[in-house]
Amino acid sequence: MRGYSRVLVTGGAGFIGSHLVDRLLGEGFEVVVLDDFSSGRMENLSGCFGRDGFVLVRGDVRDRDVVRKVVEGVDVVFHLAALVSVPVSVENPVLVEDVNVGGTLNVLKVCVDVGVKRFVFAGSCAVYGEGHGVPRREDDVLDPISPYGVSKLAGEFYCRVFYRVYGLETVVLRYFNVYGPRQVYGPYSGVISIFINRLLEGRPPVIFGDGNQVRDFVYVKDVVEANFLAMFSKNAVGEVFNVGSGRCTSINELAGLLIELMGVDVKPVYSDPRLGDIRYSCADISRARKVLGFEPKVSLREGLLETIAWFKENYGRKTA
Ligand code: UD2
Repeated sequence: MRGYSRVLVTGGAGFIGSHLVDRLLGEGFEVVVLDDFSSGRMENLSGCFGRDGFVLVRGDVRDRDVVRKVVEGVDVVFHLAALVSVPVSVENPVLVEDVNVGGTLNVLKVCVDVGVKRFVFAGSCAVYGEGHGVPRREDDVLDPISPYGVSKLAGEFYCRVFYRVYGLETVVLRYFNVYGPRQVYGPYSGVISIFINRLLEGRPPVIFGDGNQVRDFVYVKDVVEANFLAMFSKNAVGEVFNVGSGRCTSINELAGLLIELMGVDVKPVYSDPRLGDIRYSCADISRARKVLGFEPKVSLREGLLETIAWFKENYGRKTA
């Protein structure tokens, strides 16, 4: 496989990172995970312990020594470690800058020093800011509306500059609304895990605003696939790609679909719009299709069924 054997996943104990780790181990890679467990969870890695080639290191991406230790001998780095909450970034922008920008820069610099071959960055659709009713393209104006969005934008610019200046093969993936098993359920979690858990409790989903706001919900395993393609694609180097399903779903449709799939006899409740909520966020994924060969495989219905099944099994495991 292009000579890669050992990879590092920062944030590998998190929701998306742990799915990536599972797949990498399944495909025979040696996988080092760096996670400070600020939001990652040990149980996300329960299938990994004792497996050949799996190494877990507890540490912070801002810590040069620990990063140097985990990057040594690695061919590819998937950098997912970050503070991912928009509200937390509004409360504490300095901390989010420190972890998301400083941490990314630290890892990038060590990658150059050590001679890592490729660096795949977990970016975000938050770099686009408010939409105008058409799917986002990578070359759209970038106008983040939260400190979190700014931190992800800085991270992706550093990736591009590290390619231009130092020749490190960086690839940026802009994730849209990722969902699936292991997504945290708590006050800051994604709408899908919140709605499913409320319905499991027999309570109606609460829709903020009129529910006509739309999102592109992409299943976590499709996101893992995008990371694989980004690791191997020759033409992806120095580029940025939207990673979404390419389909738009309103929050009203989502609530209706979940109520139907879970067979709960409730109707959504409407509440005040959330401050700063984006109305329209959908991905144009034609560049990822063309350059990476990315094709999302899991429909919203299938992905929701898998997610519902997981929450049923793990019901009550609430973590914020
Ligand atoms: C997503 C990302 C965030 C950032 C942002 C960039 C998640 C969890 N969050 O935020 O990290 O990248 O995109 O724009 O993926 N809603 C309800 N009821 C609820 C909860 C949410 O109606 O109980 C609505 C909410 O008002 C919003 C939509 O559902 O319109 C999606 O909310 P979200 O928090 O899941 O994700 P989003 O798009 O705000």
